[in-house]
Amino acid sequence: MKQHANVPLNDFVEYPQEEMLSRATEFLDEAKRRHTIRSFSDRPVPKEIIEACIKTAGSAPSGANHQPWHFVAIHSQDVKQQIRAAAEQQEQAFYEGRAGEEWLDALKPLGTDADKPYLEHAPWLIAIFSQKKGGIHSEDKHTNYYVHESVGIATGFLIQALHHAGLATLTHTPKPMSFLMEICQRDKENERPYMLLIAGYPAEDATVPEHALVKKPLEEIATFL
Ligand code: IYR
Repeated sequence: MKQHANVPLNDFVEYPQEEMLSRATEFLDEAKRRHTIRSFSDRPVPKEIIEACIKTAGSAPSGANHQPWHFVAIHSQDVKQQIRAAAEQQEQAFYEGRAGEEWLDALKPLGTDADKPYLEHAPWLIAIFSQKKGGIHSEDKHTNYYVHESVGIATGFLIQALHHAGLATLTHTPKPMSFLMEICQRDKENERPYMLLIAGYPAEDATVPEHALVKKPLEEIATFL
């Protein structure tokens, strides 16, 4: 077999140009309704929805298509409690000084603190791990490339898939996150915790910090040459 066997691209869909623009702006409108929230309802969310969203994340491009990620979707109340206890312990040290003054000042408009009840109340926590070694087959032990970029893209896909499905999320990065390795029973040699995503319905009184609604205008984020 050729090392670079190809198949025809037969699932590309071409839209008329007016439709492309309306699709792009409709997607933008939907994306603008995505907000990071910190107050979740405990309403259950079926596992199948989470599975489909993780499959979307798994469709992301990655260095050499090695797919250097693993998603641990946590529904178990016992595991959620362990994560909350460990995360709050780290966050207490963070907010009590480890963060430093500049970081704490940057967080003031968000109103965050060490209390993380949503880690126990939200129906799903998704711990995302990056892998240093792997390959196209899970058992491979090749070097992975562009690991951070790849896992970042997959995480973006996951956030957008969850939002599209009708769920709210929070990207949470307790620092350090190494406790996730033990709690999720991951391979310490090869993996690093990348992010913890909280997913569920928003609580009825959920709010969004005004600070988070300020998005830079196109002129500031893009240059057309
Ligand atoms: N991990 C902490 C602090 C925190 C840091 C950043 I940068 C944020 O954008 C938000 C929070 C916490 O979750 O409270």
